[in-house]
Amino acid sequence: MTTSVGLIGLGLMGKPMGRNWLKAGFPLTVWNRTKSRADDLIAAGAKWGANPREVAAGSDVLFTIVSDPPAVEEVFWGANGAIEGLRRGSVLIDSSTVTPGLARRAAAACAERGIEFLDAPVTGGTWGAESGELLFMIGGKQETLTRVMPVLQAVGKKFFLLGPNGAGQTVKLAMNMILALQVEAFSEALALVTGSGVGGEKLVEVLQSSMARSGVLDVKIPAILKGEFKASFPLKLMHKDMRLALELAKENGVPMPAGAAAYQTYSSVKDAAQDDPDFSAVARFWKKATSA
Ligand code: NA7
Repeated sequence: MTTSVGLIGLGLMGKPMGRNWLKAGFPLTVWNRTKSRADDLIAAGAKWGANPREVAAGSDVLFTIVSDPPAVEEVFWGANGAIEGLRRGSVLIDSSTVTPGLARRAAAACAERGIEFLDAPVTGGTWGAESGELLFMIGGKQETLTRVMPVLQAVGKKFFLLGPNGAGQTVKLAMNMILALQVEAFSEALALVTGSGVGGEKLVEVLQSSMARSGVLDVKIPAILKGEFKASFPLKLMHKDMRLALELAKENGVPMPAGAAAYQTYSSVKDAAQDDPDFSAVARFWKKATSA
């Protein structure tokens, strides 16, 4: 029997994932707060569900990928929420980046109804979502993961089971804090170098051959050097992830002074932005600060 897939959230990440499930032949039902965003998936063969509960009721595996904790609360427990619609024996997978606490609360609500839950935030950006090569950071049971693996394989390439529910979100928040700090560090160093009369590409050339090389250099830095900040990973979402990481740190008594300082910079850039830029727009802040 073919596994029926439900998808709630057709933003930058969700929509290309939906396209890949259709391509792989999974029957797909979708819902998005703004219905027009579903038009092309419906034209490609997806069914529209009237609300999250209806999508859930028709799905063996339901994915959610929405902005933030309030959005997840809304689609799980709001009017016509997904959790009340899910059938016993189905699996709910939340790929939004939220808190480990919310993941554990959702897992408990699911367990009461005989539903399995995985927190499974992703990384890889819009490129990874489009090419079906996302990396999943997963919290939950191995047996549940094994069951849903064929569905995951249509949208992802690497799958890390990191511990019980909440572990996926914990590692995702830690990872994004590292990405934010790397871009922040590079942006400050770029301003230092260019402000001292050396071209930014010279810095990159050396970094690429040194211990300071990283994926960020390959993916983000070429655009930063060109002054292009079209959102692949929107600043507003990185800002949210940094806030959630700092909240988690506080909850667990873990000091994160560099993260807290970088959060202030990202906050200023977000407040000043007239557009909806990529998180690498933090480089604009340091360029401006040094040329002022
Ligand atoms: P986007 O492109 O900003 O899309 C966000 C999605 O979340 C989009 O479908 C929104 O619906 C939906 N959303 C936001 N708030 C709500 C509420 N309150 N109720 C229902 N749906 C909502 O984000 P990405 O796709 O890049 O990222 C999604 C997640 O993955 C996020 O946690 C990232 O950090 C990682 P809309 O179309 O605006 O009506």
